[in-house]
Order: sequence, then C-alpha cells, then structure tokens
Amino acid sequence: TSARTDWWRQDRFGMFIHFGAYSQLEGEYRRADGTVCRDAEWIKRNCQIPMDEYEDAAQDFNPSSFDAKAIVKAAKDAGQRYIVITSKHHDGYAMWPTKQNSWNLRDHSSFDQRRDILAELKSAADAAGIKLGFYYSIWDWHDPDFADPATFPRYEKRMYAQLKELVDNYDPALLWFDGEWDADNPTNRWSAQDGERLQSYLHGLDPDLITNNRVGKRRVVDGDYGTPEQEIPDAPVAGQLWESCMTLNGHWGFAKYDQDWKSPTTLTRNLLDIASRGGNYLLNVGPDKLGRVPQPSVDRLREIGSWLRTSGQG
Ligand code: FUL
Repeated sequence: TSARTDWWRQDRFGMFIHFGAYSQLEGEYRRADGTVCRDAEWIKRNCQIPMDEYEDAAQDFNPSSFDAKAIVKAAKDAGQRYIVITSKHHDGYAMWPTKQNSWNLRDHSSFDQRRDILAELKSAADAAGIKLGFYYSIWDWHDPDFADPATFPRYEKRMYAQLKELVDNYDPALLWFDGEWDADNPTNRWSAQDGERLQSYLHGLDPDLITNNRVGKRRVVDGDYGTPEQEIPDAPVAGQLWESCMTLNGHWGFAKYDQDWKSPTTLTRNLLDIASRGGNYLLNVGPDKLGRVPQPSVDRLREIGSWLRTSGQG
C-alpha cells in the first residue's frame, strides 16, 4: 500500500457503469427466423450477431438522454465516491472520439457529434468531488489485428495510443482493465510481461494512476488491487487491496428483460460485509440505449445512501 492508493482505499464505495454499443440492443437480438436471443454486453458474441448487423445497430445508437450530472448525483446520493465507466468493452467500441479508428461513439452512431460523454462525466465528477476512472478491455472483438498473433503488435500499438488519449484528454484517476484473457486463443497471448510493460507505460504517462490486477495476469503483483467479481472473498489475500464488483440485477449491461433486482437490504449488507473485510465495493449500473439509468437502480442507490446517512456512516 502506498500514498498513491490512499484515496481509493478511503473511498470504499464506487459506481461501475457498463455502457456501450451493446446498450442499443437492450439485451435482445431478434434473428431472421424470429427467435430471440438474450444477453447484455456479451450479446454480440453469445448471440453470434454478424459484425455488419452489430455495426448497423451501433449506427442507430443515440444516447441523447445521457445526463452526466444526474449520474454523478445518483452516485453521490448513494455514498459512492468514485465512478468507473466502460470506455471500451470487449466489442471494441470506444465511447470517446478516439483517433485510432472510427468504431466509436463520435464516428459510428446517431449521437450529437458535438457531445463527448466521457468529457461530460469528467466535468460533472470534478464539480462534485467524485473521482473518475475508465474500464478498458484488452480483448477486442472488432479490431482485425487483435485475433492474429502476427498482427497483434499493430493492435497493441493502437491500444497504447487509445490509452494515451484517455490519460491525456480525461485525466482519469484509475484504469480498470479487463479481457486480459482471450477465449479464442487458449495460448493466451497477453503475458505477464505484456502487463508489466503496459503498467510502466501508464505510470510514465501519469505516476498517480491506479490500475486493477487485470492489467496483467491477476497476480498479487499485477496492478494495485484484486478484482473479485460477483463475490465477496471469505479470506482476502493479506496485504493485497481488493474491490468486489457486483451487478444490481443479473447483468452488467442494460437488459430490459432482467427485472431481478437485488434488495436494498442485500446491497447494504454487501457493502458492510466488504468494508468490514477491508475491501472496496464497485456497484454497477447499466444505462439504457438512451443513456438513462434504470429507475430501479436509481431507487436502490438512493436507499443505500439514506441507510448510510441515518446510520451515521455517510
Ligand atoms: C468481465 C466481463 O467479461 C464482463 O462483461 C464485465 O465487464 C465484468 C465486470 O468483467 O470479465
């Protein structure tokens, strides 16, 4: 542990946001034969949507109701002190106007060309004293250079360039990596050394940056903290910072059919349980295709916040 991670340890409770081109589908893909396949941020892969169809859907993506101030306020009212939003998930779609390709919210959508939701979130978060971080998937289903080991270095170069854009243009407090595995390539080309090289590159850009352990191979030495997913570890690793990330219903990305919301009691208990074991809690919301956080999510966040305030923990 070091001074660099002090704010993060003290903050304890954060908001995760899964938002991307997949949100446009709202969790449902209707095949030509009329059958419906359901998923959320994995829908492209798990429902085997052809790339041209997925690209067509993204072309219609217009999150005109995305309201950074409202999202920051919902986080703040819940007692959350940092926000981590997907800048690029496994589908490769960038949520900012990257210069590395046109597969992004500026160049491949129906969204107002003047808007930049990451910039909007950054200024709203700054104004509220909330830290902002970005999720970034190393695994990329869209970039043609990713899949072939011979061309992977070209992909990696673009990935470095995208990360530099994020750090230079939005000054994130942390980067939350994911997809350091590659389900199509069991040989798993993302190595421990790749992770170390990426980490030192990032610290060269900003020595204060915090990263999770998925930047490398999820060893204790990779990044700054462990990332248990949808679980609270019984016996956290001694000396390792950690953060449990969890969904509010059963999915990360918006899924209109999923109304299986966790109760405020469960959520508050999770927060206390995690905090008592020394961890952080990163609780997810998945905005719909217009960018609106579902009302059941907003309600639950508010209930957690009011519990924290009345119990004097807020
Ligand atoms: C996983 C991803 O595959 C999920 O889609 C989600 O982003 C979760 C937080 O991490 O590894």
